[in-house]
Amino acid sequence: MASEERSAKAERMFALMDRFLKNDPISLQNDILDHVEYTMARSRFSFDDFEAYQALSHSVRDRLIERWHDTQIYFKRKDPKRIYFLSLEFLMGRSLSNSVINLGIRDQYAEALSQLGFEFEVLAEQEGDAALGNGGLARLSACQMDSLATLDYPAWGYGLRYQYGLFRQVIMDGFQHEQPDYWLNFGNPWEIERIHLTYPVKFYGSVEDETLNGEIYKVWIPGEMVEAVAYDNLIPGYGTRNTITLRLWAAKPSDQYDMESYNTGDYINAVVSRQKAESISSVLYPDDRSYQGKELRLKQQYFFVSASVQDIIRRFKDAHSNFDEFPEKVALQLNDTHPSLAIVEVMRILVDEEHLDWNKAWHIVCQIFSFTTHTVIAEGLEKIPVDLLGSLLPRHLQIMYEINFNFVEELKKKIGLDYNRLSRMSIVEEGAVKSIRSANLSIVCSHTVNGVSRAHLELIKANVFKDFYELWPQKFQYKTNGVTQRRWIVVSNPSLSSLISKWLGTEAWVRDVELLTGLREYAANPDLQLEWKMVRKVNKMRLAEYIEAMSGLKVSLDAMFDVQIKRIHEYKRQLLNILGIIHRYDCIKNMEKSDRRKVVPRVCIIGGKAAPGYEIAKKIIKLWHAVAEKINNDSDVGDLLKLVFIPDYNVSVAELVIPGADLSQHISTAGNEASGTGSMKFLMNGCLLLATEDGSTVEIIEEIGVDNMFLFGARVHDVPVLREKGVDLKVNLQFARVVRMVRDGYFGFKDYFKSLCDTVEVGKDFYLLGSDFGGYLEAQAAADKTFVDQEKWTRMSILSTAGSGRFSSDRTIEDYAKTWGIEPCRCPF
Ligand code: T68
Repeated sequence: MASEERSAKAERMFALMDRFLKNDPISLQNDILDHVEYTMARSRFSFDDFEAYQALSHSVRDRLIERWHDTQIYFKRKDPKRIYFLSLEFLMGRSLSNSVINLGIRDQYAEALSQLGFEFEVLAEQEGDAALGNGGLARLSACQMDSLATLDYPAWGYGLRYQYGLFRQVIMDGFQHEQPDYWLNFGNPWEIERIHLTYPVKFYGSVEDETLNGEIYKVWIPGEMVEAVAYDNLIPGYGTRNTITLRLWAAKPSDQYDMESYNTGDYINAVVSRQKAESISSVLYPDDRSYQGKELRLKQQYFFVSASVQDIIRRFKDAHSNFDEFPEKVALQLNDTHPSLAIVEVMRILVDEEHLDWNKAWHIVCQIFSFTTHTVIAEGLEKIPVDLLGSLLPRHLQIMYEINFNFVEELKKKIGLDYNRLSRMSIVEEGAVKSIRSANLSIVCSHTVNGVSRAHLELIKANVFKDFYELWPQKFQYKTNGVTQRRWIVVSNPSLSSLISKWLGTEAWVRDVELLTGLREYAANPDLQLEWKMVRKVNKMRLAEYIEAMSGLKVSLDAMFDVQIKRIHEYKRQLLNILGIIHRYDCIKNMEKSDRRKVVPRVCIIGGKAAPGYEIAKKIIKLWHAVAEKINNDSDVGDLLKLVFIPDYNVSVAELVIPGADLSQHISTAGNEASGTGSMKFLMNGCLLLATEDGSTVEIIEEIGVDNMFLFGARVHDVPVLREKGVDLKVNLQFARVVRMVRDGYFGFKDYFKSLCDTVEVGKDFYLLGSDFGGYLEAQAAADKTFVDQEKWTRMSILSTAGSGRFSSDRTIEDYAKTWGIEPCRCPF
């Protein structure tokens, strides 16, 4: 085609395309109906709520795509340093409401839909959750993506597109059962399949030497190859045109690779083995604290890392030819150790494929990675058996050995021949099962190691990473976690959001959350208090309706809604909560009838999933149900105490529950929760916290003051002493009594609960339920007393929201941006 002809065509195309979609109600209605007809292939005159939701989502997606294209073109033109956020888990939840709020067109859509006879809220309820993660770590990634987009950072998220997300929890007879979450069943309007954006990913095989221009290079001859296909999820910023990419990889069979088997005539087996490729991205591992060193897990890790690194290097090479510039253009963030193979993959590509000298490649690698750990305990650290690694990724094992050899040699120069310390710090663990310590690899190769709260940093400096801290103190930092106020106030609590804007006289706090401190001066203002209470009551009503619809249980709105929602773990101490409830029940039963009037009524709500193989956690769920069965049916108790279990707790359930809570519990044994982010969401919503001094709670106290929450329990430095000492059950009669009630079968299932009771026996009570029990009851009593004084409670509630600004993921991301060395790049269109 002649160049003139080409430019005429381009001009014609631009003339046709150079307009943005309009957001007035008529245009929105037309767009929605077009999608009903042309995308969903339904009649404009007959479609149900789900089809309406799908059409609506597609029309929102069109608007996201416009901004996304503009942003990507702008980034390409400006070529800033980019941050690549690698995480094996993202808990995105629903996209619709969040997208229209960030795009600033929520009200326009609501109006357009109501004219068509639909309610926005009802359609939003049609959306399922994207649950590609377990818990805190995964939801943190999602919050951070929102902040990266809002703050205009040139960022990409990379992860895996699991076909099965976190299992669905079904409760039958009080027991947890797991069911698959095939979340893609009805299609996913929020992703864009990029069928041409694929990379080959290799596994197994052998390593050979190859001579090129007199130099010897290593060549990896793979034994298996699969294709990684990109699925882009668009993340819009709030109050900006910037829309960034969360790129998730799915595994597909490789066309290039299998030809041999076809040629040998084994057609059926060749097709079947192609199917196996897809299993790599099929299922999310449902454990949130343990590492099992399984082959499929390792394959997942490498698959996602390899595709991401190839994509990153391809993007770099599009604009640059010299790898010296790589650290000026690329920063890589490792979300825990799960993506740590990225370090070795970058080394491999630079040395084996780009033919850089080892030292030069190493110098580059050391400038680009930063690493965040989310765990506090040594057992939580990932180890990869060397045998497994050597078979799956033979070249990577060689590279790890070489990195380790160089590191240990350098270390010897610094610390001498202290063999114990050398062996503790080595990347390779020589034990019964020789393994790679992913955390050591990540620390050695990263310029920064981040904890997720100040207390967490202190813990890792003193314990798990002590040796490394002493070697490189300057590497160790903390970036206290945060959550996005867009999802956790604006989307989930619109009436509180409007109230805040009204009293602050601005909506600017949605981007600049420090402005929330402005609420402090009105905390005692009776008008604000009245409106604040009204908003909270309406949210409680919504939650009560949900509880009734789900369980048939009617709860009183005058009761205190006391909530603990999070993964079920011994260290998070849901058992302490249950034992406290049994004590409360016991007190009510033993009270004079006339005294019962003085009891502050409670609705105790709990929700969370137990890892499928975690027996004790599953017993805790069953115990909750057994206790609930007894108490909820006891006519002596009535509305004074009701127990609710919220099944299948996930992000969208949290959006409903958190705004309706009066009190929330964050009661882990001190020294066990790296940060905790649930507390921050409750805080933003004006819910009072009942908490131990663990993780980020220490910093929350600094912001809102110890008098505005209910604090109890052992502190970190008390824990070892108390473990040693144990609790004297004769002294702690109350604790002994409630445990005995469970043991003796007061709630049934005597044999089944035996092992659960054993975990808190004297001498075995690792999580210190016994020694913290007295303090816990006192804190609960203080909460009761305050609840009676509604003026005081409401003031504390307002002060909680007012002090929550520091726990925004916007602040966390600003902290990270300094470490990554990146600047905002705001799309001007
Ligand atoms: C959590 N960790 C921390 N891990 O427990 C929590 N682990 O204190 C912290 O607030 C949060 O991270 C964010 O920093 C996790 O959620 C996992 O989910 C996980 C998943 C796979 C393997 C290991």
